[in-house]
Amino acid sequence: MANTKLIEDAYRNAKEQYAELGVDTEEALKKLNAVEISLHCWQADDVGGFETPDAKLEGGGIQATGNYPGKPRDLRELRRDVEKVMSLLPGKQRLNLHASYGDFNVRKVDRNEIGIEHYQSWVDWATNLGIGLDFNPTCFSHPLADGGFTLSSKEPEVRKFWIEHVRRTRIIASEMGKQLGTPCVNNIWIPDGSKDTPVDRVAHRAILKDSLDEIFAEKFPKEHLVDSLEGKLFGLGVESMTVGSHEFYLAYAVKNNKIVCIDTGHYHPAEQPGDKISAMLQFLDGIMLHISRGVHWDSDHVVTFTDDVQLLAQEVVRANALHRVHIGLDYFDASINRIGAYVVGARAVQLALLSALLEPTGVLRELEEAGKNFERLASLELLKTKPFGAVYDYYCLTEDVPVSEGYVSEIQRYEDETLGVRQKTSRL
Ligand code: RNT
Ligand code: ZN
Repeated sequence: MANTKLIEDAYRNAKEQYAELGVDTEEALKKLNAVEISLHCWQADDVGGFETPDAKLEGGGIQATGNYPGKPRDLRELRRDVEKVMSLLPGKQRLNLHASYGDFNVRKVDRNEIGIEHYQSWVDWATNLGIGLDFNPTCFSHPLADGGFTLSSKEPEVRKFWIEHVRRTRIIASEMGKQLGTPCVNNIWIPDGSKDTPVDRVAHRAILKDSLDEIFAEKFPKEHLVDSLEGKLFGLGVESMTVGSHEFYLAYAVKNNKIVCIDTGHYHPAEQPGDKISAMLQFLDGIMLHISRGVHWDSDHVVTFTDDVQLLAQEVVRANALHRVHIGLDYFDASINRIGAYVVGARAVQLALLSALLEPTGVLRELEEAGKNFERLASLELLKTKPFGAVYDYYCLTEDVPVSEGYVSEIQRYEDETLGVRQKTSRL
């Protein structure tokens, strides 16, 4: 049990310390509470999806590693897991759904046949929980993606298939946004690319442009659907060229009034994704974030409270852009408790946002403008050890979710009571 008095005392103390810096902790918590992190459904089952009973991630430049027990075996179990995750997080979250997680029952529905009927049970689930949904076409783990190209394929039939799939996801996403009363971000990522140095880059990019033009010809209200485009530097098996690169999508988005998804694992390791926020927001209405942790490369490790994540949060907050940035997670670690993976990552992002919201940015800006760069540096260093953890603990307390290490034992209990049982029954 959390020691309420200890947490409240620590908070009171923290509140005073921040007040001395001219920062209002209550105001910061109010802003944090308004942020809805979009939880990626695919951490729950290693990007398997439920199109076939034995669905698993295959091909497509992404790979989940690990074989930790307790994976959900159907949508009911996956929903239960996500609800568990949400019960361990303060604030309200959304769910970011991949098309491969439709409610397909027994009949096999191919990707070019999906309709809102296959996702209505998700919308009903979200309605019951009072949360929003985001959506993604699934252009990988499919025989027609095996050639390495989908929307940019030179084979007319392949390209047509994927255009139809993505076209349908926009209709579905728009319907989700309409029913749930909150815009649904439909994020397009394709695995298209080439392992070895290609010659005809230009043709594939021209085809991708045409495919997107065709897909986006249909218009939907902004209050229902937000189109997002996710680029990438490279992926497994597409090391030499990725058709949908960052430049490609950024240029497309600027010209066509779309938003761009920054997946923090998709850039050169020396690039700082946080630095891109203030640049892109000059020209785009919004940004989608796929917060990930790449270890040496796009490895999709669980997000932790790193410098990168802190810079990202600081830059969104400093740009006063929380309402323009859709914050989502994107990682899939199958080697540890999957619910724990969600909670650690989501809490790390909340902590980064909170610490950014507790920054006396005005004071720092004044130092910068006065050329007092030593003082700016010292202030930034000192802020790193201010008691934002005490403020976060208090936030958890007021939200009635486990405080601090309290969530670890909750997850262990869930593992013993629920996840462990799944393992036993699936071995039978
Ligand atoms: C892959 C992209 C993409 C996927 C999801 C599952 O590199 O990051 O966002 O992770 O679509
Ligand atoms: Zn991503």
